[in-house]
Amino acid sequence: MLRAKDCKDLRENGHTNSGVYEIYPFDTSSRPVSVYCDMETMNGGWTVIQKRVDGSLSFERNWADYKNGFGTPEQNVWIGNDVIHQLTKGKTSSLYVSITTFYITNWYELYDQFSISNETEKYKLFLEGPAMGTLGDSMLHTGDVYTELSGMYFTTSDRDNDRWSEGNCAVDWRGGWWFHKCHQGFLNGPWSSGDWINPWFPTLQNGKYIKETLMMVKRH
Ligand SMILES: [Ca+2]
Repeated sequence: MLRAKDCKDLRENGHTNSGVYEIYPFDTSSRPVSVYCDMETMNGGWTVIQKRVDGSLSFERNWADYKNGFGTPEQNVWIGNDVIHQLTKGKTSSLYVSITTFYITNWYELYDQFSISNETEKYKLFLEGPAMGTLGDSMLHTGDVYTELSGMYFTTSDRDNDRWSEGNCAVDWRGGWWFHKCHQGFLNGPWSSGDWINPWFPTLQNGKYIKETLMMVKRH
């Protein structure tokens, strides 16, 4: 049986249906990870690392939860920072972000290069362009040095690794992320709430009308 390292492996081995698959992203262990594979968008082969479809799962979680992952792959999920690191280390991968709202069908943004480092390096974000899409770039070149996220560490309510010395962005914005001081793009905010400010500034400045969010990666 093929032990696919990611969804691109599966796509290249003839799997053309989107759905939940088991992959084996860890080098030294045979631990399988259940993931959702998007086999349609831009030639398929995308491994979903974040998906939200309703508010039934809180993303106000601690370091260990974001490290190990939580949720279920076909519904609401954070695949886990250790898995994201394994999927992106030592290779060039693209990041695809999309937000669907109740009044606009779908927005997306594609970043050409994305990876995160390991836990020792606090899952530091590496993001590089070009960025293209309909959402606009709210993570990389925001025009405001305090919200550009490449090079930032991951922050949760119990691990403050952000660049805001007076407080913890994850506490104030209610979810884990690669905060700077703090953000213009943040997909792990409190669902269905006016409290989710600037999921993707300036395109979407309030999370109240979000129907679905998605983040997925594919190696080049
Ligand atoms: Ca801080």
